[in-house]
Amino acid sequence: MNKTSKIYVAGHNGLVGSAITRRLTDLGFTNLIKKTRAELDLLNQSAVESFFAKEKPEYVFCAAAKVGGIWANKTEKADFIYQNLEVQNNIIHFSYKYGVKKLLFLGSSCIYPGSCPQPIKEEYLLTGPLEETNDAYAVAKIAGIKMCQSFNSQYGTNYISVMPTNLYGINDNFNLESAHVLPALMRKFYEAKINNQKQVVVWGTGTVKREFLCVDDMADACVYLMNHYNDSKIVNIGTGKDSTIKELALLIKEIVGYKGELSWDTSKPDGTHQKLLDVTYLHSLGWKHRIDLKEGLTTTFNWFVQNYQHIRK
Ligand code: GFB
Repeated sequence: MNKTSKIYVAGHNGLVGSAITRRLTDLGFTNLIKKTRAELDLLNQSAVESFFAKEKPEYVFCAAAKVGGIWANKTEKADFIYQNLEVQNNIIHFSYKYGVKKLLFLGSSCIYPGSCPQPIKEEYLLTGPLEETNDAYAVAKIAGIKMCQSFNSQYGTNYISVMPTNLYGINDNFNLESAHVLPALMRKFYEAKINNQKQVVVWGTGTVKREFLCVDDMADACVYLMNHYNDSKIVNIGTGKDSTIKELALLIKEIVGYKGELSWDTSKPDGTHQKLLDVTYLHSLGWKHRIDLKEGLTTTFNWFVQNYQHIRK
């Protein structure tokens, strides 16, 4: 990409898309195309075709997706599989038809088998059954990876796919039903603190482990790989470190400054036991994360407090 390349960031208002947009802007890229959902419905095939035919972007970051935490994934499987398949099919196909030079597709660490060896290497894809809570979302994302690889193989396109671990950061979704664990707990502890509640309810057993990457690091990795990576092989993006949900909860509690108790709602699902990404391949490509969990959480919490009235909740 050069600074005047025409770049379409699909999903520019979301957690990842907004971070990619910030990163590109900070680096001096001046020709970004952004379309809100009202301006371009990515589920609408003919609208997406008209958009690509008219705008002819050179580079596409495919960060538009229906995403959510464990509860949303478990209870809205039809929406997760349908919307994600539709959106990515439209973007990937019309990128090919209208000559996009390069596309980056965002997958997810939940594409890997539910109980695969840890840390998870890229080659474990499709070696076992998916985890039950997010299999619909995972199947859509696996289809996206295969779309990119198939277009590369049949039509010689340059579409790359990256698999982020659990992401967090500014512009996250803080809705308690649909959020991921980190923003949900940040909001719960903060509201418990300001409302003097004695207890915060945390879902599951707290024993399962997750790896968390700040979305600003993720955006940096995406821009780096768009500039330096040209291969169909998927790339894991993570920190290589994980923590239990209990450790995460205690860290957020400390950062928020909440003094009450935790209680565990074990009627809620734990999900997969562990999904720690092996980032050896990513490191060999010359990129490593910079923001550790405590620093990222502190920055996110400061943003959360300042923007509390306007956050997605
Ligand atoms: O982040 P999360 O919703 O999704 O939940 P996954 C991670 C763990 O945190 C689970 C526990 O064991 C939850 O039970 N948890 C504790 C909570 N308290 C809460 C809470 O208040 N809210 C939430 N949401 N969880 C998602 C997938 O899986 O990860 C997606 O469903 C996607 O497909 C995403 O891949 C990255 O990490 O289990």
